[in-house]
Amino acid sequence: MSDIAVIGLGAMGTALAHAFLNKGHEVTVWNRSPAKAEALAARGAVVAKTVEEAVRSSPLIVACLLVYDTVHEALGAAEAAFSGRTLVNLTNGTPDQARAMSDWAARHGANYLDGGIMAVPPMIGGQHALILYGGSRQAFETYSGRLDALGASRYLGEDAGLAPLYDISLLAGMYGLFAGVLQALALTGKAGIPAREFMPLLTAWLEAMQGALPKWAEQIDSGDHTSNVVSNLGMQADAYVNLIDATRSAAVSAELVLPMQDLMRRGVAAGNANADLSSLVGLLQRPKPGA
Ligand code: FVH
Repeated sequence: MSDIAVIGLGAMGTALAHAFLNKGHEVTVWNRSPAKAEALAARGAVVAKTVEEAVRSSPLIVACLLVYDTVHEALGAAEAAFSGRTLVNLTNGTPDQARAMSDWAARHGANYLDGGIMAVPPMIGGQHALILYGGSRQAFETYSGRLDALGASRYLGEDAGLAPLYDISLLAGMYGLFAGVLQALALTGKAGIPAREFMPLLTAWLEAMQGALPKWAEQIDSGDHTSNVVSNLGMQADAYVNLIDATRSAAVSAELVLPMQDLMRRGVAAGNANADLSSLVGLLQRPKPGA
């Protein structure tokens, strides 16, 4: 018996397996393309010939495959082996996919945790890696000691959909930031300003602007978007017109920034000109289909 079976040895699964080995755990691994297991085998990992063999090897099975369809396809071949075991699925997916996977695990007698990895492979096992978990509390309490080998573990609650919800929301913040950075570099680059000259100004500015975010959290939770407003939506919507005009006259595409202008205009039209930008969150929230 091993302590942990790792199913999937892509860039991330390989990093996970190495992190478990680094902490002295007995690890069994399986991958569709067996060659990816060679370096792990050289470090003492047991290489299973089938998914079922890997699942039967350990009480704790960690799956990290490309998408959920892959997980269903790979694990479906071994469903009878899951009874009494714990499945931790670290594959990126949606809350609904995680809940469906949790139901699948329950039908086969397994405890289930869904995880969101907030790290890239080289960060795994290091101090900046964070793994979010949702699902069986009992499974988390039993295995968090082993899972801590991967990075800081944070349990969010019994709903397996919570980990992908947090994961996707954090990624939304990241991609919003990246989109703004791409736009800024397109504008300055078109004017012949080297990116390496502009970047220090941009990073310092973004860091300073982060200071506004805790106040947004208070405004959103209280529903009061009009107290202590420093830069109101009406003023920002007017200034934003200049951002769009300057972008167009520089022959730079405005495709990344136009949706924000539309949202700001809707906010002003809804009577929120004197409110903070945080008031736009409510405009993004549509009723759920069927609600
Ligand atoms: N790498 C990253 O930066 C991010 C960080 C945050 C979390 N993501 C998610 O982690 C999942 C795995 O990502 P990955 O980086 O390991 O991805 P790949 O290196 O492309 O490895 C994919 C593995 O999936 C196996 N696989 C694909 N299709 C099948 C299939 N039909 N049947 C069985 N296995 C399959 C693939 O096997 P092989 O190609 O080596 O034979 C790899 O093991 C992912 O959800 C990220 O979003 C990573």
